[in-house]
Amino acid sequence: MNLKAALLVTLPLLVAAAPVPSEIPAHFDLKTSSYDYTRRVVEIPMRDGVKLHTVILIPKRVTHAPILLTRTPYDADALTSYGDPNGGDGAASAHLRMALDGYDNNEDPDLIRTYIRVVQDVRGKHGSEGEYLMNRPPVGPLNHSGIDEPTDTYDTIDWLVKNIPESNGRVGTIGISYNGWTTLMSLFHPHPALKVAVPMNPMVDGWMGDDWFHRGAFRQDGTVNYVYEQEATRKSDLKWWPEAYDDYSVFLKYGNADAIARSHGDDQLGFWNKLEQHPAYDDFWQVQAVDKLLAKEPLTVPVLLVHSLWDQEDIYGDIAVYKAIKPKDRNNDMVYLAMGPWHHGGELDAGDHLGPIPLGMETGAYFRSHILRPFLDHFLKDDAPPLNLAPVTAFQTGTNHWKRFDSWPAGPITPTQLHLLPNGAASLADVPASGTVAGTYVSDPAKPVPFIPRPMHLLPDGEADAWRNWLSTDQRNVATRPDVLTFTTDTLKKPVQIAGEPVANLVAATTGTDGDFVVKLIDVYPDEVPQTPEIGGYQLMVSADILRGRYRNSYSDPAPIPPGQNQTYRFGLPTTNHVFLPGHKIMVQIQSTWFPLYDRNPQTYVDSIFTAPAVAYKPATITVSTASYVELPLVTGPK
Ligand code: PG9
Repeated sequence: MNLKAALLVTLPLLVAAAPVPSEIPAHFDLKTSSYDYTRRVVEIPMRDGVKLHTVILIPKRVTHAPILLTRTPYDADALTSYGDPNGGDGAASAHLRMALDGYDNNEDPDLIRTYIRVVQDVRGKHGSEGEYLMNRPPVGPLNHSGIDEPTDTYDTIDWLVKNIPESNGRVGTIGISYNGWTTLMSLFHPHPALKVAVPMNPMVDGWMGDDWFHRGAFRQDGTVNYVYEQEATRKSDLKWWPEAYDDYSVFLKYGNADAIARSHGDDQLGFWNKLEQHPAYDDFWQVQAVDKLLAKEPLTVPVLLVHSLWDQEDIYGDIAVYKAIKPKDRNNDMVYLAMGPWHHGGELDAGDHLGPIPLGMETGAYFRSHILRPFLDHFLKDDAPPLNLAPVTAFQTGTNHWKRFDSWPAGPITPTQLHLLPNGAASLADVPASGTVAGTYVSDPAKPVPFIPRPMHLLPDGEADAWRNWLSTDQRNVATRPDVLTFTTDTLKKPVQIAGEPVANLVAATTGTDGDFVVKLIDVYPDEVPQTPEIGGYQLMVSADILRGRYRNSYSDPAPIPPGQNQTYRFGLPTTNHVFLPGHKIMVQIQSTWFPLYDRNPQTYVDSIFTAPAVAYKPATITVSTASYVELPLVTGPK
């Protein structure tokens, strides 16, 4: 989630930095070697007089083109330049390519010439005036100013359609991650010229399962540095400093998240203090959860939600928004969902691999030319070509095919329990004797389970690939640790197809008074995979998440765990669309640390884990009962 990692969802810069003549050419056309775009930079006034820095790229020949608007905290100038003026890595090219280069490396010249691209700095960042607030809450209980991202979007669109003579008066909002969140914000009290919104991997609920926490477990590695870089300076030009090569040892040295944040001055930043003040799912989080807010809004603008099934940052938001707004889509022609085998933002990459696993096609290119482009063209272009797009287009991993559905999850689904049994067994058929022990482990906070192999060098701008691909990392790297329980089925004789959200139902006792529970649903590849030997025996997580035990009964009212007593930890895992093939096995892994991505639970109940003292961190013995299972959304009807 650090800035560079967030921006590095792109392919590398394809051309060298262009010189900067007086009329700035925004695009150097590789095919014709001529400049095809003009660039206008304007400071657009908002209703309170604050001016927002806005870059407009206009294909030279267009006279009546739709506008694609992205609002961002990530530097509109850099994102619209070949050659990052900040000396960066060319991340800008993705944004240019998305609208100007035909989504796919200049392969689609028609699209290149038919959209006006606008990128704007949100207030308080980079070239824009005003004060920056992280994920500024919409006007309401947390914001009495009368100004929010929806009003800024409205004012911007109003200015654009009145002041760009080359526009056809139709606007789409589009963006990834934070820019996906600003895209969702455009849907509140939308301007009449807003005709579509394409939120890609948006952050939606920072507590429940996107950037900051997952069901109460705090995502410290990525957040301490991100908050610092976003909030310390307007231009994000002060970077977090990592102190040592291996993040694991750095976070372990500091002990708790408050200590490492304080050591870099995060405690002087507004948003950091909010994180520390709101560890539970209180009103602060509930009133700004975008899915809950959108559920109360009328649905007037067509939306294409773009979801990455291996999104290491915002795996929760898209599906939550889909659930919130789909019921309003009475004719099934307003809310579209596209899901692919991607990391965060991977839909702009080739998408031909999931980690080392080949997918047999360029899924990113497919998305851009068969889903995104037809959707935009249909709703934004003057000639409005007919739309041949299913309400849901989802890539099915395992079989590696695109599927078209009317809704998600596509039924019929039979929730089916995958039981966790003694001796490391798992079974869809055998019902265990009640009350026996399936397995036991000691979770020692002094030796937490690394979430990726060490050394891990993510801070501040380190191994982007390791971060991007961590959800598809081979889980063999931890499977043999004594503090990781594994439960595995026999080798499958028939395919097992799942679609939707598995549910973890863990019944366990701990000797501690608090504790975290990580449940990972894994596809174990056959030992030998002839065409791709390097993935023989691979353990691929297809859905995994964490629950902080104190929130097992209520997300808003934490409570200590009674030691030695079985408790039920039941929580939904991220949506998946996967087939476990014959010859594979299904595995479940259970552990109590995922470090340092998630801060360590001291395993002794304290008021705030952010400031837990060293003495609170104690080993705990966890005993998992055979009453535990993972409920699989088994597809039992037509495939
Ligand atoms: N996932 C990043 C983010 C979104 C919203 C808030 C904070 C961080 C991002 O990549 O933009």
